[in-house]
Amino acid sequence: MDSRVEIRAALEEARTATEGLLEPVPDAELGAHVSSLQSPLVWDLAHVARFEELWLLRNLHGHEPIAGHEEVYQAFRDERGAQADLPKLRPEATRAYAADVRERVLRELDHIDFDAPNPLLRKGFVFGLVLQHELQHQETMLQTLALRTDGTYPVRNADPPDRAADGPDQIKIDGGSFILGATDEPWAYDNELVPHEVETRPFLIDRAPVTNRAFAEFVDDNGYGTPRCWSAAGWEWRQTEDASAPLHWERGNRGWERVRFGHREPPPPDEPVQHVSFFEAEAFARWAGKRLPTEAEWERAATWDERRGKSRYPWGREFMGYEANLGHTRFSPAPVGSYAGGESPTGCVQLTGDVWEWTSSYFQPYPGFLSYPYPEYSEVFFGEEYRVLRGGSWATDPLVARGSFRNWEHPSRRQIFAGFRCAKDA
Ligand code: AVJ
Ligand code: FE
Repeated sequence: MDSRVEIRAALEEARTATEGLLEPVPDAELGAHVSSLQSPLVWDLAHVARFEELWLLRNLHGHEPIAGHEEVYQAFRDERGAQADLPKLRPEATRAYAADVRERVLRELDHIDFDAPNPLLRKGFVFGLVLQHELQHQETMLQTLALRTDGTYPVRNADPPDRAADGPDQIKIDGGSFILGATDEPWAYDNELVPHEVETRPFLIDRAPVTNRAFAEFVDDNGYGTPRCWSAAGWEWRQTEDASAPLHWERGNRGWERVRFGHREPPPPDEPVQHVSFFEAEAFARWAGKRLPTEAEWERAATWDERRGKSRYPWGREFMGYEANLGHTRFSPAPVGSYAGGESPTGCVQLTGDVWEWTSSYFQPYPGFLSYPYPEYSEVFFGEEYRVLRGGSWATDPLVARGSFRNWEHPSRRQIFAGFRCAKDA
């Protein structure tokens, strides 16, 4: 994306999609605190516009801040915790602000010298940054929308395409070294760099994410009541939370039901389970005599071909639309085995799309990490507080869901579209 035409088109397409997500929600509800874990929807829009103003007007062109928004739309504070003290954001004013920023950005775009010695402009980096940020917040908004309970949100439900061929339950990945991290990715975040050689021992990995059917067996086998399945921290979480099934699951008259976007239905047995915490994923794995993969194992399985080396996605470098459940054309994971053409070189399916996959890894910097272009995206979150998730969900844009992308969350969080697959030493 280093031509003006492409940049303009990508920014406009993203904004149309953002507005499309908010369109079915009445203005009066855009400021609602749906959950303590989520920002009001109108805040996401304000924040996306604020981020765009900061990078594409102020930092890139030295513009003065647009008056009246500097306190309200803090880009860098703990985004969700900071909302209680925000003045009421008015949807109409927020939309006008976002449109104003965008108009100024497009005006500047016509005059940018992409060959200027500014690292922000290299291969369009700063535009990729702003674009990705908006796309990531679309997923955040979908998390909020999924938590709304009134059942009026029009859920999109694109049918999955051709099924992949069946395969074994687990796939063996040989030991050896490979390249972990982003190679040849112009908008990689700082946390995906520097690419470096990592050795993994031989391991087995589930061919597909764990399904609702499999997870229900764990629940019905009293997995939530069996301390030895849980880590100490996990058991404490399970006690405090009084968790007994994935978030949104309820016992109905004829078995489990789940409620999402305000719609109630039995969890489709063949769909990957979602809305489980890291602790639940870990407990299931122990119950099954397995473990979670490390992020290095995950990335090796997803992006490494012994003969050809690294690829962006499990199936290659481009996303044509049929290989994975990405980009919220379908507001749920798709049945396991749904995407012929999306298999990894070793035969795993749905490594990308459907559900984020919890890994056993803490969110830590790679060797040689350099914070760029701002420490509040990654650096402040490094440590043992967060676990890494990989692969992207049905709500993740294909531009974001590259194989080197690292997501992270508190191990207790369940409102995100997260599931998992298991691994095992070979
Ligand atoms: C990468 C999903 C953990 O939402 O906290 C959005 C993405 N960072 N705006 C988050 C992000 C700044 C981030 N995660
Ligand atoms: Fe943000």
